[in-house]
Amino acid sequence: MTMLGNLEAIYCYRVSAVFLCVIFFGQLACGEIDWSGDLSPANPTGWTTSTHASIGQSDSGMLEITGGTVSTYRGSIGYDPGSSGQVTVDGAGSMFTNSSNLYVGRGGSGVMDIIGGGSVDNDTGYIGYSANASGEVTVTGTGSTWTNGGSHYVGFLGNGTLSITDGGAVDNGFGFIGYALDSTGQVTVDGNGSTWKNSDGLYVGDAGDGTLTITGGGRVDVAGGLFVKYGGASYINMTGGGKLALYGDADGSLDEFLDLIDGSDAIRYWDHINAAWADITGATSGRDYWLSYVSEGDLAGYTVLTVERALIGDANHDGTVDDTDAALVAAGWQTGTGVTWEMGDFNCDGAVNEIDITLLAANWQRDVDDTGQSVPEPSMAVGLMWLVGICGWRRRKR
Ligand SMILES: [Ca+2]
Ligand SMILES: [Ca+2]
Repeated sequence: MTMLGNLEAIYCYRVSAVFLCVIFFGQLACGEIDWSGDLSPANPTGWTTSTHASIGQSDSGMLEITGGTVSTYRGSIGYDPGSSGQVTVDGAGSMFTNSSNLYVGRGGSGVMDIIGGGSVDNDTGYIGYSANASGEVTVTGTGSTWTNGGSHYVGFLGNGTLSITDGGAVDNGFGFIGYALDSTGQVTVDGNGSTWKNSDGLYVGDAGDGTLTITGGGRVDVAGGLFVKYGGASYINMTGGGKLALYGDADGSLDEFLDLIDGSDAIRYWDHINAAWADITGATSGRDYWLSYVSEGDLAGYTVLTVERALIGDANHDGTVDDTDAALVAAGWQTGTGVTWEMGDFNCDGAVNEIDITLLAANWQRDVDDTGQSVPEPSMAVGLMWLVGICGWRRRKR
């Protein structure tokens, strides 16, 4: 069989698996569809776009796709109460496609791992569908994708957990974390290139409770409205360069950005002074977070909130202290209202002066390390801690 002119496929069968080998741009790559336990219908290589399929129908079942495509009309991972199902989609070219909905934990418990460039698509996606059902999904690695053409529920009536890490990507129309009463949902977006795109809107806690954690450069985009439930148990937690992108031009102030959010505005940042999550309205602009409006590219028209402990001296937030920052300090040499971190006020005293030059010099040509933090030289540490303390004191006074 010939596909795309230079792509050959050889199929070979064994008892419970299909091997698929393809010559792809001269490289021989072998994939496999493996399964065991309680699947319905029993052989997934015979499933089609009209199959109502279960991995773990009433007992436990496993499906592993490491090459090729498994298709269904509707997929359920852990169908009946007490059942458990596990699906792994591993590697570029490995696909699990569902022309209707996909349930991870429909009545029982379900686990789905999308790794190494694998992809899953469906219409509506559910993690933890029924009351007492639970589901866990991990989407990790560049090229690993989960595409929901419709809505996406992390905790519909049950409990749902979604982890998007190391460049994984999830797309949907509306996203819901903790949809129905007594449901719970947790979503983590961690690592540069990790994205969760909500093209219609996002509910962090709807009738249930939801937590969204954005860390390590991960990004969550919301094109429609963002709603965060009132009542204390639903939060967006952000640190380590986590980014929240909302559609609209609102980079003038944090208040302006929060006005784009419906509900409690319960965004928290990691407060390094008190070592605890704290409401972002108590954070210091420039040092703890910054806002930027994007006018071109795939985020054109969005305002991005980045939450990160800035490297002292890095006025333009590009992760290094250099001539550009020195020029900003020189241009911003002044005292008065409206003096900001981006003008060079690194100790938050409302003035750009010799103290800020000293702070800039202490971190000259230093980059942020792997954890996103700069460790001061021992000789500077006491002085920097004292100045950071002043920032914290000034903030609490206001
Ligand atoms: Ca800089
Ligand atoms: Ca200053």
